[in-house]
Amino acid sequence: MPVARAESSDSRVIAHIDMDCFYVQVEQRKQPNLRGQPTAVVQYNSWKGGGLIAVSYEARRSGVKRSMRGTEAKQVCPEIQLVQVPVARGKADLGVYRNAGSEVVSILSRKGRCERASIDEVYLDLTESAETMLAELPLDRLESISEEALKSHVLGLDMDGDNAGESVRKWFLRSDADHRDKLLACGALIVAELRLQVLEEAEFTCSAGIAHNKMLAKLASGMNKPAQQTVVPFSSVKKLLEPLPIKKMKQLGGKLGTSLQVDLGVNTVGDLLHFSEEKLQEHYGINTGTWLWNIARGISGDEVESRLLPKSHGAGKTFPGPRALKTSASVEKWLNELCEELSERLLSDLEQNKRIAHTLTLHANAYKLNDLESVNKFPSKSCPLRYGTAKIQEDALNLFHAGLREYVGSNNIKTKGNKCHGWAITGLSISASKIVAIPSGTHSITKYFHNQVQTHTSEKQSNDIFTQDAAHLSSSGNGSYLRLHSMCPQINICAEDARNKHCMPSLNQDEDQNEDASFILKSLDEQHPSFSTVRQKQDGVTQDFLSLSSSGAENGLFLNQKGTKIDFPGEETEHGLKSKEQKGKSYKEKGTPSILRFFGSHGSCSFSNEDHNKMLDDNKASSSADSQVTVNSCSEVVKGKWPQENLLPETSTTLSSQDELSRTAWSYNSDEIDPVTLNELPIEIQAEVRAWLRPQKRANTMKKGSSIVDYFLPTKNS
Ligand code: DCP
Repeated sequence: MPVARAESSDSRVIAHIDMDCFYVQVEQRKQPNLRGQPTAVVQYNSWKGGGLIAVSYEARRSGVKRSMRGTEAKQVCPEIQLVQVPVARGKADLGVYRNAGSEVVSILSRKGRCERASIDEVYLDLTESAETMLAELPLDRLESISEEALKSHVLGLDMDGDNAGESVRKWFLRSDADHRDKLLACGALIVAELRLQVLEEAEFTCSAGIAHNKMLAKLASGMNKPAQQTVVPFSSVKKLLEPLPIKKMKQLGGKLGTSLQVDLGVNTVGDLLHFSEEKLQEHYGINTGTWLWNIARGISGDEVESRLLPKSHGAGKTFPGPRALKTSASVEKWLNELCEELSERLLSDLEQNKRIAHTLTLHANAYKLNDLESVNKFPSKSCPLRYGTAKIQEDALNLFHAGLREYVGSNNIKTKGNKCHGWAITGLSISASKIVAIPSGTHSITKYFHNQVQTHTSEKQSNDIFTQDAAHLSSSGNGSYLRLHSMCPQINICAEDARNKHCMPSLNQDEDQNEDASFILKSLDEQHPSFSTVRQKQDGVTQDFLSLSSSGAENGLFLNQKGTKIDFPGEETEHGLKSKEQKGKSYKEKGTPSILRFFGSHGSCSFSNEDHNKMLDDNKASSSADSQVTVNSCSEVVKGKWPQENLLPETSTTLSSQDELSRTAWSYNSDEIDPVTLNELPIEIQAEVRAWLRPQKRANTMKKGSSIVDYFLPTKNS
């Protein structure tokens, strides 16, 4: 039975923009003498020179690959410059890359809806800008086209060798062009301009794909790298997709792709075209069948989400080989480090973007000692997130112990004395998700949180009850924790108990986030008398703040604890992203410099198998085993809207380390995990999380009716 499909008459203009060898460029910006040099960024872990995680195009031309270690890269390319990822707390510190990514996002988001898909890639929906451009200035009347736009690769266009630019110009100016092609041409002009702005203002080159949907745009952006852009006209979709190996399509790299190969003999996307929608539905169910039928034809209804900020934050580290953690004390030590980093990032998100996270999740990788083949995965655990480093550390440790108990039970692990627990941990990560904006009236609270963390150490040492209570002023349980706290005196016992690490996080999952404002202030009053005064003052200024907001002059004023108005930091861009100081030079004033020239001496890259494979590979993992590796490719995997059965395994609440006080099922939605965060987790953990998140069945989001369908397969049910 056919189900609704995506519109094939898709005339959206979608761009996928991917920074070229991103970490290398960030390092080159710090050390300009590295520009044009064969360069690679290596992991923190100097074993064999460290694993390469980013390789410059100059080094790639000498045969250096991301899977290599530093020593091997030196053999292949003796002049290679190896730069180590910055280190903090004994692990990779990706802050500089994250910030650089935000800087670029703030530039790219100028022309349309922008979705930050990973640390170095974004999707843009440029439909509106393209329509406006076309309406204001028909392309055939365009007097000049920028040099950068003329360097576009247009799939299916006969590019006449030396005169490629001329062919592209004619393609842009065709008066008889299909409306969709005209829109894509406008999209290409806009993207060329944006890429130049990124180069001028942030000193990064990037590559782009411009097409009618996200899937095609993403495929195209990797086709001509670095510093180039590729347009996929509607008429070239079939040619682009047909030869692609089926396993290289997003979300077909795993079991489903294997089943297509083994059960249906489908090895390329072209092979898939021979199956009717009904046949595919028979094999894979209605939704997956229709989804397969659609993607074979380049149809995808995925929308570009408006998202400039990450949906979650994560910190992780791997402990390969002899560094595996075999005692609770060593796990606690590292969890504390990771939680400290997470807590700092949560605080800065709160301060800069006025957002709070609600869910804390722990992932780990483990094996049974003397049994590397042990099959049971270490179960991930989640609980409501409480702000304050000590609370996060405490909850994370409890989550770990809850997971460990299950792991030990399911693997039948016997403890052999005090020193040997029979298990080893090879990866730990902790993430905060379900991040929501706090109501504007509560902005002043950010200062409060900030102060708590800045003074965390001394407060912790002094065991000040105020600090303990302050930690309860978190977003735990979307406010319910605090309401509970303010309503139930026993919550104070919990606060006391927290010092002894027996505190239970809130179990209540009230979804009403708007109550955050009231519960925070209410709890402040009830937990610490000195805050009554603060609150009154805050209320006054809250009103000021709101009136400023409504008059369109939201300067981000907030109160410090004395009730004094001060400037709110971190509002440098209209989207709240921290942006590098703008250089203030319009790229137009400088003409249209060649991005390729800027990039160095490389030639134009054709669509090599290697690049092709790389861009399509769902798992871009390097084989290096070290702390913090990042990949892009899982972004699509977790972005889909999947049915409930695809929730992560049900997780239990944190348990007291001594008593099993209670165990409550607490489901965790895959949508809450941000691809950006997944990318920042250790690769071994990414693979595990991706496996959980991989959809069994695809949500039925497609709409019926499709001219693309007619175009490609006049009789759709062949
Ligand atoms: N990264 C990482 N670990 C990996 C893969 C990538 O830490 N296994 C980091 C380093 C990369 C950045 O993520 O610079 C972006 O990854 P990409 O896959 O987009 O690769 P690059 O940007 O390095 O190169 P390309 O120009 O091919 O996109």
